[in-house]
Amino acid sequence: MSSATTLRFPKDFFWGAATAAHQIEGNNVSSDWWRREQSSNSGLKERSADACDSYNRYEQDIRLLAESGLQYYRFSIEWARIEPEPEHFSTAQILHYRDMIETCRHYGVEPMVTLNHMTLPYWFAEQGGWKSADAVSLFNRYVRQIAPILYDVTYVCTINEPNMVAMTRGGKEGTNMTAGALPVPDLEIGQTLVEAHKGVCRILHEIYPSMLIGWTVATQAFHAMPGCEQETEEYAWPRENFYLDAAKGDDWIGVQGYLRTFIGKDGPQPIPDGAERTLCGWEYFPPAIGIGVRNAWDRAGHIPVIVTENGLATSDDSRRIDYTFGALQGLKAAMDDGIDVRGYIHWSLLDNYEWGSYTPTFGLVSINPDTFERHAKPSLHWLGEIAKSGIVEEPVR
Ligand code: IFM
Repeated sequence: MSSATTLRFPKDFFWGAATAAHQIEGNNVSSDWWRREQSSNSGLKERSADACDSYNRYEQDIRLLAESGLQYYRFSIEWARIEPEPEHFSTAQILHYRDMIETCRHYGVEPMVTLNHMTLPYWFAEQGGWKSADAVSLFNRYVRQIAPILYDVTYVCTINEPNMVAMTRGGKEGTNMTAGALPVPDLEIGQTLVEAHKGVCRILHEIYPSMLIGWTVATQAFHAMPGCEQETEEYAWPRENFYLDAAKGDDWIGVQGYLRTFIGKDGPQPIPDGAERTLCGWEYFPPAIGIGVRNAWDRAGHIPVIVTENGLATSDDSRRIDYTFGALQGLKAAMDDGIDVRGYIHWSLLDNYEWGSYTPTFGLVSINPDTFERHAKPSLHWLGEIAKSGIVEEPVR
């Protein structure tokens, strides 16, 4: 009879959950995604609409997270709200995000702030977005405006999943955020994103030398089919490794892993027949995060690693717990091999707008779409207890 596994994480290892503004706030009307959602040929199943109404209910979200035992809340500031028209910076919106930081502090939660999570102000997207000649200076200008409210924030993420941004070309292409489903990445955008990221690191470090700044990369555990190692290396570089290499010298690297992708002679291969699939249609593959962490550690020059996203789109919450346990096993094994991983942030705190649809539910908390009432799922309690003790017991049923 095999005995159940127990994982013990270090005392100072931190635990949290993540969201992103457009996916939870609702009515992000000055953004490129909002405009896209309104178009009759958007190709999207649903509009974001009110989302989780977290723009108004963030206090409840943060309280739920804190009460569970989780210690970190990763959320994003919405550039489209801060600068809805070029050079019109909204003090009220800047103060709104300051309130979020203070609400975290009130509940004893450490805020991890993302400065850009996928969406762009519509006016910026219209002038070419990350392809426009002054993209770097416009992004840096936005960050200078919000810098004053970040004075007590330790962890800042500049740009979320720059590799996905280069593949989705700023949100104009598909909604299935996997390398295999998206066009060849635009490395001109990739290079601009690196410059924007490094510019923000310089700006914020000048003001706050001890702030810890990084960016968060989607890792897709590329697996070579037999004899396809070279093809896999070539496939992975513009889609993942370019962005991990660019993180060298940063304070930390964020790893976001959910799935794996097999690469053959002619590129990504279909998910194996009979494999369990998530509500996103992805393969259920818990080891993804451990693989992503190992690759990030090697490529980014052994800077500290944080898991900034990992989770499962499922309607069966017990499967979410199973998946997360499997993911934590892979993560702990990587740490036991000497990789410096500082924390684990689950995606997502809330069931939210998964870029075109509300069907793939990633949340530790569900939302009643008619009343916006929040209901903690057992997985929130499960992860919160882990956060308190650092001990992860294998789920037994
Ligand atoms: O919902 C997304 C998030 O915005 C970025 N990382 C992947 C998540 C799940 O697809």
